[in-house]
Amino acid sequence: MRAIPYAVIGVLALALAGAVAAQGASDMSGMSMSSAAAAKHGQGKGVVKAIDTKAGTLTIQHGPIAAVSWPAMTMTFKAKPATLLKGLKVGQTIAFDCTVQGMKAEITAIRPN
Ligand SMILES: [Cu+2]
Repeated sequence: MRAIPYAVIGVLALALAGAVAAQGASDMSGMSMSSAAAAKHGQGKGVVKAIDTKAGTLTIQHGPIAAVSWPAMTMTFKAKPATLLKGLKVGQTIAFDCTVQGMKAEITAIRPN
């Protein structure tokens, strides 16, 4: 019965590859954030640089956000809900609320500024 051990190794290799891929997907380079599990809430102002309605994300060049210990940077947020992206235009200046949990950053409100 030599086939069984090989099958087990194959499954383990797939599981490991999946775990590595999942970690890579949430990586945000250039960010200094704690990995604490508690969600932090902040408010920022910035300029819309890109909008991806398919992915439900927007890229903002934002100023410092003290509440989440961020310096000014350009980054991509998930919009929650994605309908927040409706009517937004690249180049528009906005104020926004964001929730940060570990490596996850979501925008929960957008106001014209
Ligand atoms: Cu940022």
